[in-house]
Amino acid sequence: MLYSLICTLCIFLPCLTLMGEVVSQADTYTLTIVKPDAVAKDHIGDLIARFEQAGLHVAGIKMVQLSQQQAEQFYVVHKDRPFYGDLVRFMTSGPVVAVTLKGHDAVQKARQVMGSTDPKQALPGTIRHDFGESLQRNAVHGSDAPETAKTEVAFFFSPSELIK
Ligand code: RTP
Ligand code: MG
Repeated sequence: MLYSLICTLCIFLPCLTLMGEVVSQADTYTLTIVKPDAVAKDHIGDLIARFEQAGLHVAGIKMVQLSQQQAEQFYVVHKDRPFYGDLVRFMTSGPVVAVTLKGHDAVQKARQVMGSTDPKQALPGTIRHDFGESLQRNAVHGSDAPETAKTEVAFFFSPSELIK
């Protein structure tokens, strides 16, 4: 009796654990942008390495010079904020690198790696603390929620440009 119980547990527990892993670690996507300040300072590789070191994978990457219309559309959520015009000017001031990242809890994980919007408030070891110049020139963009991530990834990448 005891022997068969142990055998049953030995068979089913690893299966349950494996199922849990598969369910809880399903990959999600997020969009990050290496902003013009970080591109100009040759920090593209440094920034992407930070995400990779946190367990995220590059699923798509491209360098882009945003037009004014594209930057206005991308940041349309901020169109009534006082910094909108400056933000659009900054984001069109030079090339950016758009990167789709893939991994478990990608949006949240990428935001942790980035740190707070204002580099002065960001924790040491985060991208914005280590590479950001100011509240505006803060090195990196990251999607703020899974729904936003879907729209932002589609803004830069067609499905065929992403590694599944
Ligand atoms: P992001 O969208 O770029 O990932 O940044 P975030 O979510 O941390 O911050 P958000 O509130 O969405 O702001 C978007 C970007 O606008 C610039 N900003 N300037 N008061 C200001 O001058 C100001 N506040 C925000 C920053 O470049 C910020 O990342
Ligand atoms: Mg934002």
